[in-house]
Amino acid sequence: MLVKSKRGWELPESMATPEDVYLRRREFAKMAAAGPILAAAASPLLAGAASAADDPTMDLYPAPTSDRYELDRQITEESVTTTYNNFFEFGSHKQISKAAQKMETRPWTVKIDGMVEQEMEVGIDDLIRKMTLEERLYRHRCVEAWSIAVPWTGFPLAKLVELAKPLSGAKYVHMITAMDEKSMTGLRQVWYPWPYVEGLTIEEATNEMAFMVTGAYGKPVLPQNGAPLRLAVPWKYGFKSVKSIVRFHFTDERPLTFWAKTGPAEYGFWANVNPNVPHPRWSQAQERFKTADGDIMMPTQLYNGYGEFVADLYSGLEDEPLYM
Ligand SMILES: Nc1nc2c(c(=O)[nH]1)N[C@H]1C(S)=C(S)[C@@H](COP(=O)(O)O)O[C@H]1N2
Ligand SMILES: [Mo]
Repeated sequence: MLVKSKRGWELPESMATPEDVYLRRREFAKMAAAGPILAAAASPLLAGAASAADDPTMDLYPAPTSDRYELDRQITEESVTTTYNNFFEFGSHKQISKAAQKMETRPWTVKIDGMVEQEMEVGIDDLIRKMTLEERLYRHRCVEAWSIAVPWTGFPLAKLVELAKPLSGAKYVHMITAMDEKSMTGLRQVWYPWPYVEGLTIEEATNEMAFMVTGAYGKPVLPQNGAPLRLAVPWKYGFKSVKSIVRFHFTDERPLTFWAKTGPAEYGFWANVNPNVPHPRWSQAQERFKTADGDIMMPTQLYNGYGEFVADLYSGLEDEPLYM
């Protein structure tokens, strides 16, 4: 397909540099402007592409790429990132992408509450339009030892914290996923502690790397990847990057997260990536980097390679279980 061959992140042989991706993305922007049919043809999932084309924020894409966060590997093809997923609300296996198309991502209201100057509810499109979108190329390392690299679009979580105006006593922000009983058949797995809850300290949430994702691959993010709003904290194991968020709750209490409740001996609050601290059931030394041509084994890096941005957050916390 013509459009497909124009997109840098779909060329597995290329080690993408930011300039490379940026130039190719501009070509794609021109193609996308030529008509919605061409744009839809570029996606492996027509249903998802249709919903992305209908998205009320479509005009904000593609957003300019930040050159601050460089990749040391190719970008994982969109066809992989959008079809190999963890989203337990749709089932506890990787093939949930089709089922996730049934989730209605509009209207979508985000609640900001708890220890804030003024609690508020804001529609997702109003929220996104208050922000300046940018594209960032981030690695993603799942605790299960697979990884991908994704061109996310979004805005710094720090900007949402600024909007929320937390009180000085607030120490954590909890982030909570929607519970749409109609589409999320995985919620019937009653042994899991729904809803999916994650959280960060305020220091982590205001670190420049903590990113709110609204888009991926130059258009609104698809349901299976956490539309319309998900977190990306790439120095932590993937389960911290909570999807389809409906509530930000500011508090002085550390969250009891979905995975900490499910497996307290295996999954903690901090969950920073560390190749030298094995999971109780497997090594974290290496990862299977996913591409359309198969998995590539790679060494895992401390903080997933993002130590220069985030290591300072943890000085003085050496007694905490930072790596589980
Ligand atoms: N609400 C919710 N968020 C979630 C999950 C989930 O099951 N439910 N899975 C997490 C895990 S374990 C990973 S690795 C990533 C996967 O994101 P991706 O499917 O977009 O690659 O989402 C995270 N966020
Ligand atoms: Mo994960």
